[in-house]
Amino acid sequence: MKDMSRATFFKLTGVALALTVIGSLIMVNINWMGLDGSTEKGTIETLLNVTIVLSTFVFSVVMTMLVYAVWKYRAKPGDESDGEPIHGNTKLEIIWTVVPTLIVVGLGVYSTIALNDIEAEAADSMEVDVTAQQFAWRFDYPEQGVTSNELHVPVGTQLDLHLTALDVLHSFWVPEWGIKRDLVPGSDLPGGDDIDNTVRVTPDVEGRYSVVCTELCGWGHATMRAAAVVESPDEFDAWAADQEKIPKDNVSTGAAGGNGAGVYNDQVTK
Ligand SMILES: [Cu+2]
Repeated sequence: MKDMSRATFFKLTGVALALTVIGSLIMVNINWMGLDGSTEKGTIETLLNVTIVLSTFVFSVVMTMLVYAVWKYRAKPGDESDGEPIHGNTKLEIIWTVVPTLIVVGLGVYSTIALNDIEAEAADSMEVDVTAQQFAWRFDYPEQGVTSNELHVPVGTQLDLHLTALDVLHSFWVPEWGIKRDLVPGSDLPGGDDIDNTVRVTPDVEGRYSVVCTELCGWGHATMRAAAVVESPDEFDAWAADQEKIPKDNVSTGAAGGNGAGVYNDQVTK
């Protein structure tokens, strides 16, 4: 750096900026997150794109300096001598401390704002209790008194999903909705369900999607999927009216284990 001329510095800066622009254009135009199926998805994608641009900037600066240093300061053939002892460069060190700090703090503030935005509770949100166990999903609708192995929801309604795991960690994900949240088993007793994680999402495109478990949870993990059906409010009401009502004396539905017995009643009366 010490013996770098101003012209070289500006040239390298130009190369790094050009790489940033080209890299960002390519990366941002790749559709990383698939189709849009919720009102939150756009906010999440914008945050992802901003993060991609900033990461591309850091990557471009580092790669430009690395390639330049390897090319410019390589040892001549036969040169076995030690490198010059260098004290350092205070100005450079301040820059490479301050710039990344600003980037990280800025991203942190921006992420918090985005998260608060997508997690704000709507007045008319609909509660669905989501229960996961190896290797199945169950959806209980306290307001409708319905239980199902498919997640049916009316389009445009904010879902207030309460997530509970009965055995091991699972994770709730509908790719098109953008959100993802872990389900955490809560007590050391079998079937403990005292950790209630929540996530909110507003599906806004009708269709049939998949709830995917995205936390490796055992041999059947890959098969741990359930249908997520986003339909018109009328269709949803008709579906709910058609479902089996939650019985008073319950047994857990769903897959192997049977850990859910007893827990089920808890959820109904909660
Ligand atoms: Cu899983």
